[in-house]
Amino acid sequence: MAIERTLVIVKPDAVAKGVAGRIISRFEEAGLKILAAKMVHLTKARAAGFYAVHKDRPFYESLCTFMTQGPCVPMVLEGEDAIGRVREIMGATDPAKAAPGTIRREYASSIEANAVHGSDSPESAAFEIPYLFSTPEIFPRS
Ligand code: IDP
Ligand code: MG
Repeated sequence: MAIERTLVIVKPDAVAKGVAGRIISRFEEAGLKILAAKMVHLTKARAAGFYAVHKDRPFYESLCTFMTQGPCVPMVLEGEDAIGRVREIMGATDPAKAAPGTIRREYASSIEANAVHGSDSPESAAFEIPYLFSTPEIFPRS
């Protein structure tokens, strides 16, 4: 068990539906601390770089288009085992397979428009956090 930081994005579908606040509340209610948050409309190039790990997957182009269809809300969350706990609270990638009570089960529209992103490992978090936030945008809290 360790204190971790993870990169979460409330994706454009969830912002457009007006459920960003409810999604953010799930993380706060779980005791995770918001160290950084903003609204951004990603460019295609910025989305492509963020998801570069998926560049050979068949859904890559469509995913990058989806992530640029409107503004999203990236955040840095911190807490005990934050990376794994966020993934549990989010639920499976495909909302049809996501457990009851998870964010994706409740708010995702499809396997692509699935409401939320969360880093999948410490290595991913170490890439994704500085990809979207500069150091002065992150507010350490005790
Ligand atoms: P994750 O977000 O649960 O970690 P990944 O496999 O890393 O899932 O995929 C990244 C994102 O790509 C997903 O959250 C979803 O938006 C999209 N995606 C994943 N698999 C598919 C698919 O089969 N079709 C369309 N989009 C997909
Ligand atoms: Mg992933």
